[in-house]
Amino acid sequence: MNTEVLQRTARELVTAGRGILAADESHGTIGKRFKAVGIESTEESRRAYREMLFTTEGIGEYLSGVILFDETIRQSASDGTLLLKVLENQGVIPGIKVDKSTVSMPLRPNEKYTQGLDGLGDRLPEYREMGARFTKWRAVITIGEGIPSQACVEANARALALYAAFCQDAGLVPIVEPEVLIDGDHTIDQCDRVTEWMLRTTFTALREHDVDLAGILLKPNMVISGKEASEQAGVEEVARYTVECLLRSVPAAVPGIVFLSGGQTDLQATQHLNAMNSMYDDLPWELSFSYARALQQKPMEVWGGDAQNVEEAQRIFLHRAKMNSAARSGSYNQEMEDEEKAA
Ligand code: 5MM
Repeated sequence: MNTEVLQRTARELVTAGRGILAADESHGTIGKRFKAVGIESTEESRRAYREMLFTTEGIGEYLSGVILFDETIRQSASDGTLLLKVLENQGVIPGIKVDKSTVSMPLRPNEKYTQGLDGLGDRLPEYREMGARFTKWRAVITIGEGIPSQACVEANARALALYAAFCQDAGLVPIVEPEVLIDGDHTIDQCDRVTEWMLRTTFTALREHDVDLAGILLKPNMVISGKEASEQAGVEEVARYTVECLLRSVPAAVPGIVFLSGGQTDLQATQHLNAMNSMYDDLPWELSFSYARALQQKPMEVWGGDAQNVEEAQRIFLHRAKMNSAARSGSYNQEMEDEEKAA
């Protein structure tokens, strides 16, 4: 394992003003997202959609990396250039999702376990040779009546740690994604407790597996009220809860924290990241983004599967990336959004 290269790549992914686009939706997830906006999900529509995103001119100014799905890393743009090369040509680092999605925990139908460890060590060298430099694995934790269970938290944390060890061994930077879901009517305090529990358990497991913390990135949820909660925490409250929770749970050796958006609106995801970066200026890690829905929702709607809409969808995508880039330094404001509307 070349720790120096891993650490350099991890730091490069969180350079100032840039973040990560998660475009690694599996067939089921992209099918659901496409269906919601009236697009049929086929190999060709998925390819054309991702080509639209990746060929957006100037996107490398705001994006340091893109997480791909296995199908996408093998696909090409209309001119024959591999989509992965399209990203490299934009100065964007390609990464790959390597988990095999979630299944119900055995004997615990309301909880999830992420699979994909079997054969992982054999799958990684091919991705490395293709040009991927980092990977991602997502664990899913649900808050509800009597859950999460200790069994679920520990099994998922162990899997995240083993995944990270396999990746570093293969020369790839692992993004460790323990997601506590926004679904439910739980309070922000409940989210806080479960997020801290999951993070602490994950870092204990990472240490036990000798993972170099300076050569990983953490992709957590923000600490936020449940989607159906009667009382919704405000922007500054979410920012304060999230940063305080991370300060209690995430070692300073980790170079960067790249949040998922997890069902927040695109504006909320930008506002929350911006508030964290403007309220705190001496944190041990970079605070950045690795959003899927919060970057893609509007461009996907506008594109709608029609080649005639590519230019407009790209304009909207570039704008959203630019807003999140500003949020990285706490310099985002409403006027920036309004300028776009006026344009
Ligand atoms: C939580 O999902 C990740 C971040 O996306 P959001 O910003 O929309 O929350 C995302 O990278 C996710 O892991 C991928 O879309 C893959 O999901 P599936 O469900 O296909 O494994």
